[in-house]
Amino acid sequence: MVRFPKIMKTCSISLLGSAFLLFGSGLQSTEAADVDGRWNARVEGPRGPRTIEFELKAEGDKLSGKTISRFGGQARETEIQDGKIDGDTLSFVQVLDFRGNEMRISYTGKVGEEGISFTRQVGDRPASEFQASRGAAEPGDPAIPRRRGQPVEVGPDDKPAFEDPPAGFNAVKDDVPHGKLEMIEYESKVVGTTRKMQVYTPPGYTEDKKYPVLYLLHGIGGDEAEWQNLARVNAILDNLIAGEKAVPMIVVMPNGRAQVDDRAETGMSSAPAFAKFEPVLLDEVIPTIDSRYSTHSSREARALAGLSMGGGQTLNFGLAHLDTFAWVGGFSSAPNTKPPAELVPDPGKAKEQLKLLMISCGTKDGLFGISKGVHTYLKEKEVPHVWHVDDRGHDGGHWANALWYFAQQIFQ
Ligand code: FER
Repeated sequence: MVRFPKIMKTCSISLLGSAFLLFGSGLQSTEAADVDGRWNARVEGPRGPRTIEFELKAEGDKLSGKTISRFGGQARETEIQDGKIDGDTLSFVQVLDFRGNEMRISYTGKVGEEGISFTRQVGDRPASEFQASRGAAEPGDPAIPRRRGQPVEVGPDDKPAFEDPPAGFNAVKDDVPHGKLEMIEYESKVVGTTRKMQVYTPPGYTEDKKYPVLYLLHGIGGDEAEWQNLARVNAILDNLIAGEKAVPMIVVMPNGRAQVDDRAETGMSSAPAFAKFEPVLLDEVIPTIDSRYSTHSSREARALAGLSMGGGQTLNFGLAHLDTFAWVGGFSSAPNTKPPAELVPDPGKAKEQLKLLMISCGTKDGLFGISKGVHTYLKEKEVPHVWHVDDRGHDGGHWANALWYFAQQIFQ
């Protein structure tokens, strides 16, 4: 489109709060649509559906204001940035902090009779569309978490599979033997870089014995250090092993973002790299561990578990490679989780080969519907599994508890 210089009539700005634009020499004028005031909409957010309100104010071709996001009974206000309005078209950016990472959400809108038709884009993910209506949102609690358009409710099945761990379960204690944490490197042909993983070896680790291995995968906001930072994995294992509740095992925490820049700060834009991690895990991480540590390399001596994006990876990769893993745990699994019928296309085989399948999520987690969908399918197909539901959100407390339980079940 050819753009002509805009000439603004200052009187119209002060009198009407909107700008008249003159296009070329035709003296055609376009008045900026009246958007001032409050708007509300329901959108799919990173943790499920949420209500967003927009408080907008146009001054000339500039748009200012704020977004108010409601979720879990909380409201979060963010000043909009780079706001512009031109006739009936507007645009602005909302900058959010997502688990410590900056997430930019771009909005473009067209003002019509029905309200504002918005297109919303997060990073390079596909854009979504929604309609905003005039006025404030209804007060009260926001959306019930749902996924793929299906409302999800908390039912009688959705309850804890185990009691909360005892106090101090992940505290470093002086009176128990300590394992060792080390950060190791390996060459990845798939990614083309030297990559890191953190490895826990149990107290008294010796080449004279062979150990089973648990692989733990992190979430979108994390890296090879996340599990340790959130859950204090070494303390959980030290304490369980000392109490003979878990068998001595090696725990491997790789970086699950298979791209050159694998830092946590890459945030949502790195989602596709989580899918590319499958051959890195199978062909590089596991062989590296089996060659450098004294491991049992049978499927019965290999477990895979993960949180959120890592939970999705765990279910996607683990259930597709039952010849490699016999123990699988997806905690608060993210939207990267394949649909249940793709995860478990052959329920009979899964039933026969899996030693443990654990699915867990908190009811305050906007991603609850994903885990619940997997549980519902597994139940229908009679695939034995542990379905653990607590009243937590998408948080480290849920993951530490889930690991504490999972670590006691595996390799026994
Ligand atoms: C999303 C919501 C959450 C998503 C990923 C996540 C790729 C991951 C969250 C996490 O790992 O904590 O829409 O899309």
